[in-house]
Amino acid sequence: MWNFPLLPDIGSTGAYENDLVFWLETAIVVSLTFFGFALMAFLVYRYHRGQKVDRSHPPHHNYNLEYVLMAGMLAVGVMLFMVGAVVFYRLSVPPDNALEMYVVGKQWMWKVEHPGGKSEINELHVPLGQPVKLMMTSQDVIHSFYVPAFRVKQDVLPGRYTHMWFQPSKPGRYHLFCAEYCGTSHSNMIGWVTVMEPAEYDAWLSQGGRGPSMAEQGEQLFVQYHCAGCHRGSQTVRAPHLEGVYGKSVPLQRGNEVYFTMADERYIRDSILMPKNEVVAGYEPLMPSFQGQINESDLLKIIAYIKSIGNKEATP
Ligand code: HEC
Ligand SMILES: [Cu+2]
Repeated sequence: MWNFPLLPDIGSTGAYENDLVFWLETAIVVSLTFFGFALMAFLVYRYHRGQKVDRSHPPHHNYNLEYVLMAGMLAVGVMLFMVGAVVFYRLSVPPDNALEMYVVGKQWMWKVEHPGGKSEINELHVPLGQPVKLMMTSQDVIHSFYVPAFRVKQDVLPGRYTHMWFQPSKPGRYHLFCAEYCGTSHSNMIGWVTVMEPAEYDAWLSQGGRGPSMAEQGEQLFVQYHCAGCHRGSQTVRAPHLEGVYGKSVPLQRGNEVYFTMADERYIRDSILMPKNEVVAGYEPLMPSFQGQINESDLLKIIAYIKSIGNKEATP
């Protein structure tokens, strides 16, 4: 029987598209190579010394052949580019209904937080058929989140959020690796992604009772780090309310110049760690930096909280 796996298991919808590009390119390159060698062999045989062939008028140019070759190559190149671009785009842009989860890489493990508040180490449980978006960051050096069966790999960087998404298409357990050398125990920075039927997944989520969600934990931290003291209305410091800030374009001020930026996760994170870099127009740069005081997982929770108050009305 055929038991020689050329490629890893296929566990996500994107894996098919990824493999399609891979096999298409392989097929074209291999057939061009064979064609080249076959033509060479034929010409070597046909024109070798002892052959009686007419050698009186060797052709110089064949414009038609050249046009055909150029147009053909261009067509193949453009076709490959288009297929690659379409698949790349689909693999880069998560659908709107994606379930968002958070990953923190550190020497040498993966910590995963579910929006409902459950967290796990070196394990990621996801429901079958549901697009999942991972927002990832690192607490120390560069890591890389790699699930071969899903054909997804994304660097995980300190001080930045990177994203990736996939849609699991088959229940099972799939390898998870760190694919960026990150120190002594890099090779132990491995784990499992478990794809479960949605009902099973719900049962798994509620195992051990449901604790506070990420946003609720974030709200506690928001109070604990005294963010609330300034941001929920203060007598001494005028600070902007954070309700609805997420996903909006915020006016910032540098000297006399006002410019706008999108309030995404990156912006909120930098506002907490480097508040002086981006100061909201019309406010004094009075916010202290929390650099080194809040760890990556807590930052994610605070961000989850600020995102969760997006739709509520601002409370004066
Ligand atoms: C001493 C008061 C003070 C504290 C404490 C404080 N902030 Fe701020 N914050 C401000 C002020 C003032 C601004 C507006 C000026 C600026 O952008 O630096 C601001 C701006 C922000 C912004 C950008 C808001 C916008 O409308 O674009 C975010 C996000 C933010 N703070 C989050 C936090 C979080 C989270 C904490 C707690 C970890 C916190 N702040 C603690 C005073 C404070
Ligand atoms: Cu690593």
